[in-house]
Amino acid sequence: MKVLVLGGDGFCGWPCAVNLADAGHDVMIVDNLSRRKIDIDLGVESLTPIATIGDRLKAWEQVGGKRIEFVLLDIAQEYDRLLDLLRVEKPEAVVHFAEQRAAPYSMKSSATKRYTVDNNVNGTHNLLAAIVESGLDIHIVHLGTMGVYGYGSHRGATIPEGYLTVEVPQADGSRFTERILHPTDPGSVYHMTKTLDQLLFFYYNKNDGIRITDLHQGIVWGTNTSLTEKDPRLTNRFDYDGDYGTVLNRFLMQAAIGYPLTVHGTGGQTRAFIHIRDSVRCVQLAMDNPPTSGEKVKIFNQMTESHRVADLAEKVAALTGAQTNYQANPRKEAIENDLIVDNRCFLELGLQPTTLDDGLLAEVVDVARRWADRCDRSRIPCLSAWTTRQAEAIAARP
Ligand code: NAD
Ligand code: USQ
Repeated sequence: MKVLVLGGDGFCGWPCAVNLADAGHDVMIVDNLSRRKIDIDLGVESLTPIATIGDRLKAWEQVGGKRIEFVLLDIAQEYDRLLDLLRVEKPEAVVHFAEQRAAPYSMKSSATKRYTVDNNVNGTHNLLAAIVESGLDIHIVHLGTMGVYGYGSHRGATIPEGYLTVEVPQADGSRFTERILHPTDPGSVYHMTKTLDQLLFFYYNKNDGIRITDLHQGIVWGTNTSLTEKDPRLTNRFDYDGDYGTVLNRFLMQAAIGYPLTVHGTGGQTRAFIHIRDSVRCVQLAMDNPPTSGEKVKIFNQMTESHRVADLAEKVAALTGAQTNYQANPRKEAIENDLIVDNRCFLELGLQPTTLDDGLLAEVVDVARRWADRCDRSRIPCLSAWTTRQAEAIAARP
């Protein structure tokens, strides 16, 4: 199958692209390399040394992988080129990773807020409009986020896979039931763009019958898959800095260099997690099980386990002897929240989750300790404040 992987040079996209090529698909990565440029702008680097996209592709061919093509293209700004590409390549599926994905980066300034909205919403909309204009029947597999549901109190309710069945009371006392998109409750400008994506998908699916699978993914941890381990030039990126590093990978790296684990607030925030290997597998399962013609947007909760941030810190500390530093939270978020998630769709399709207990130690030893000397400690603190109130609290940190 011909597959375009938009954002295929990124953390989730790169291992996904090689996995799809390994499975025999004709893969073309489309990326504007904006993530690498943001690293340069921020003055940070992936903890793991990552090869250029050219060297990655060469290495993949040299280890015997099926050739992957690459096109440098900004999906948010270059609509005509995107449309031409679809017309020429006629892909059967497009996997869409190409968005600005860091919540703290999206909250740094009005410039990064505007960039995140322009990039993410335009990119997704351009893809949808181009598919309609091309007249092709293309299945979109989009990487969304668990954060669309929000991290307020769900009052103990299980979060369904995208849709909620509600009862609507009528004035005459009767009721009807309806299956609606689960209400959204974004916690950052980044997460808000994902809720807007959801509406775009709803509309284009209803109006134009575009077949879409939206993967509501949790926080991805880990670094490599068995394929990206085949050659050092295939190594995946590992973000640890205060803007792009995500909580569990940050804790693993902090433990490896003897930096007290940076728990925000009380650490009562519960979040959903998935290992990069499982993320890659889920995308393949979604591609292999597309919606049928006329089917509503398929929504899968792409996560395997939920944990409180404080419990994660405790787990990492028990494994490594790390200290924990509870610090003023730069984010405006609930002090604690419940999170019970229905993730049966992928389990029923055969996903066998990698658990934290299976993988944490290997990640500390193989990646975080191995590359510890590449870490710039000054880039560890999270300094992007959601409001001036949080900025003042950070400034008052001891
Ligand atoms: P990433 O920043 O590493 O990768 C995104 C890639 O998209 C980069 O290579 C970037 O250059 C490219 N890109 C961005 N805007 C583009 C544009 N306009 N045109 C072309 N290319 C563009 O991020 P990631 O961690 O790989 O995340 C990929 C997707 O998965 C994102 O949509 C993100 O929201 C989602 N997601 C990620 C996580 C996570 O923990 N990393 C969790 C849930 C969901
Ligand atoms: N946190 C800490 N200490 C840190 C870093 C984070 O306590 O050093 C806390 C945050 O305050 C937050 C939680 O950990 O409560 C998660 O933060 P995160 O940066 O790991 O994850 P988040 O901002 O939610 O974003 C990440 C990805 C994003 C994806 C999302 C999935 O960057 O692309 O959409 O995870 S989800 O969280 O399910 O919405």
